[in-house]
Amino acid sequence: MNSTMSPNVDGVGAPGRRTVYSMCSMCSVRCPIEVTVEDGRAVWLQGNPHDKAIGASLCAKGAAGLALEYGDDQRPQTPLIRTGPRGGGQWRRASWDEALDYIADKLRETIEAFGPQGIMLSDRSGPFTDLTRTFVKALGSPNYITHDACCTANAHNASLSLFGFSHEGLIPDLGRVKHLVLYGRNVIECLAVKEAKAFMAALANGMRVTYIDPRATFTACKATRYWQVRPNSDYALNLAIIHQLLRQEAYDKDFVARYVSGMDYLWEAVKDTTPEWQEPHTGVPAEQLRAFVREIALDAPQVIFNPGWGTARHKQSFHVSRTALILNVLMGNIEIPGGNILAKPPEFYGRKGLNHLIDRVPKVEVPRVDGAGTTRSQWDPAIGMLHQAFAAMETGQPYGIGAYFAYRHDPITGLPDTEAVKSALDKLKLFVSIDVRYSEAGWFADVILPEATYLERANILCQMGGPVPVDPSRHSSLRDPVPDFSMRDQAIAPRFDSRPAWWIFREILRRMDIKEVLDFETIEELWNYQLDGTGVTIAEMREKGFVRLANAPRLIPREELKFPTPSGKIEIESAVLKLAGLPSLPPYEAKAAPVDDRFRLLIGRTATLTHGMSLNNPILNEIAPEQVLWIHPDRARPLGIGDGDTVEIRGGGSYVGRIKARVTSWIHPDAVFMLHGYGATVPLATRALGRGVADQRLQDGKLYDFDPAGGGCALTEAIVQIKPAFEEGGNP
Ligand SMILES: Nc1nc2c(c(=O)[nH]1)N[C@H]1C(S)=C(S)[C@@H](COP(=O)(O)OP(=O)(O)OC[C@H]3O[C@@H](n4cnc5c(=O)[nH]c(N)nc54)[C@H](O)[C@@H]3O)O[C@H]1N2
Ligand SMILES: Nc1nc2c(c(=O)[nH]1)N[C@H]1C(S)=C(S)[C@@H](COP(=O)(O)OP(=O)(O)OC[C@H]3O[C@@H](n4cnc5c(=O)[nH]c(N)nc54)[C@H](O)[C@@H]3O)O[C@H]1N2
Ligand code: SF4
Ligand SMILES: [Mo]
Repeated sequence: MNSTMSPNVDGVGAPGRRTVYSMCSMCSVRCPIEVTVEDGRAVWLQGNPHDKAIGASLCAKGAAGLALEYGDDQRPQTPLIRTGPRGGGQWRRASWDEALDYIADKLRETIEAFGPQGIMLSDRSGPFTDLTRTFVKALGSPNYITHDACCTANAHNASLSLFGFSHEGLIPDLGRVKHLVLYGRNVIECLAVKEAKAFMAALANGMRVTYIDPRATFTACKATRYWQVRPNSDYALNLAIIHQLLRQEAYDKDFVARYVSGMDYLWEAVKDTTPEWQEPHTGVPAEQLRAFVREIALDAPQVIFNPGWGTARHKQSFHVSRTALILNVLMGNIEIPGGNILAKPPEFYGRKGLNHLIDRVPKVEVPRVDGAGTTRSQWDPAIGMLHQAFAAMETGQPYGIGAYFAYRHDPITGLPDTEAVKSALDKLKLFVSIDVRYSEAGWFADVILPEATYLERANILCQMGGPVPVDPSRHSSLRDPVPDFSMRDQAIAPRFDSRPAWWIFREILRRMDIKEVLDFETIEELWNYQLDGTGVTIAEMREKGFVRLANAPRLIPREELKFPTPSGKIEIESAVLKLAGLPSLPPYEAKAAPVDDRFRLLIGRTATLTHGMSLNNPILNEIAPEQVLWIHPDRARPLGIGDGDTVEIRGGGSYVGRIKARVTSWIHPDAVFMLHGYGATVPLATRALGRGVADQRLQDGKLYDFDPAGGGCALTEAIVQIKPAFEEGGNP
């Protein structure tokens, strides 16, 4: 095939009505979908009814997929090469050959100056990263990095230090759980469709929910108990819950004796963290905490503590997640009905997993630029640590980075302190954004490569259920414990001159004379490589969009459990943390409450938007065109701020945002809250442009301020100042 030809599947544009089973991409959950195509045009999207857990359901964002496809022509339609200064918005259209040749030349320059390790790629992680990891490794670089530094890195690394596997290896059996404890895990609004449905069904079945959040979300409204904790204080709460459980001996002694090491260390760490001790830190009355512990002791072992995502954004959030996971262990809920079921690989069910592309590439010996797994032995090298790669771009230490691919990732929206992010990016020889729209990062890039949308392309096959050996970060905490193979199939022809990722990466490698790694002419050829020896065919995959590798989950007998830690036990005192010189259970660090016009800035997501990527979508923009700032009446009143007033908000830098106040006691007085994903600056994103405030531009100094144990950026340590805005005006 000529390199500039579009690799469409035959018959994609054919007349008549067809049903295609595929995968949504309107957020990173990647729900299974059914696409109805008429005469080559996608006319209807719904959940894939072959998957009973989702049925025909989609969320609002998923349902707005057709508006991305047909309603939003403000997306890059050909490759673009920058002609003016970075971020200046001057571009020239280029053919694919031209753009790819340009990239290859710059890669050669980078290799000459920095070695192959000077090339890096970050992506949105998830089930398709075999492709991106392979691309980077084939170029000779160890620097594949996920977006997780601001997402779930703390929870992920906390789980590794305790169990030896990611928290994604624990799959909550929501259908049978009696009590679910959520730390800012807003399952109703920050949703994965299957999980939200299972959660609602479990509630209807009598599941109790304790919801802990400085802000009352919709999930709080569904809960049986809501604790409006002081921001960033959950670690103190957990230490007190553990204290109380140990004192009452209300934990699973058999499980602990068999599988857990470090109980003495735990006792020592919590000996003084009484319910009374935590009260001034968290605001939770000691008596309520005692009542909670009595309740969970009765519901045990079917009590699950979710290790969270949203709590994972301050300097001790690693320990919030880790103590939440320890609480699961104390409940003895591992691998029991109604507990946390362990995700199992295909081999457990006597099946062979997909063949990995990455096995076609030799090992890269150079150490990672971010220190993950080496100088920071507590950070998982499989996800890396993005901010440390930015530090290397900025400083050239431990070595320089010259070329950076952001694939399905917007590091300008998705990292704090935009000025610091741009300063690092501006040191690059080459910055490429591979996206389906003009992202903030794309606008700052040297080359934009338009990927075909999820309806217009096929991806490599992936495993959605079971454990995820090389793809630890997944945004659905309700996956099937049974492994499956899933597919994103092409439904329609690309509307513009765009290409699928596998083709783009293949073409770059070919230009670098690395031909054999992705040497596939068609996606079917690539799929056949993945499926070889598995007993599954492409035709079977296309029948329903997925093939399950077992009929039902099977539990490992209690006496046969093994944990992949250095000691083989669940390590409360972790060997990995010890090696890194870090305490496994440090003392809680209380922070002073901000006063006067100063507040802790909390951020989050809403059900109808995905981060910064969907505000320009015509339908979703109509639903949530505006952001508001939640502020407590006791703090708003002295500042002269009333409900609905416009206020000015500033971080440590020169950026000033304007936003309407929502004065409500459903937010803790120490904090203000707003949604992430607003404040776009790309002129071509006309529906999003100038709408709302960008939290990342208020989080000054937070790019290089992180939780030392988990590595996650300390987003919710950011302090902002608020005052009434007396003159009307838009955001810069
Ligand atoms: N300041 C601050 N930073 C944050 C957060 C915050 O709240 N505040 N949240 C953090 C969290 S939890 C996360 S998960 C990250 C999210 O940050 P990102 O990982 O950047 O996530 P998204 O915005 O979901 O998607 C990134 C890009 O993928 C593009 N995209 C969508 N579909 C496709 C596709 O099919 N192909 C290609 N090639 N591109 C596609 C979108 O257009 C978008 O530009 O940000 C983190 N960073
Ligand atoms: N609709 C939609 N769904 C999504 C996404 C999306 O963009 N849109 N993104 C997906 C992604 S990438 C992620 S990471 C998840 C995030 O899912 P969640 O973590 O569930 O949600 P967030 O909105 O990021 O943050 C949740 C809450 O944390 C609270 N919080 C802040 N500080 C603290 C604290 O110290 N303690 C406690 N207990 N709570 C605190 C905030 O008030 C907020 O309500 O959602 C996923 N689902
Ligand atoms: S949660 Fe919604 S947007 Fe995300 S993949 Fe599922 S349907 Fe699509
Ligand atoms: Mo996330």
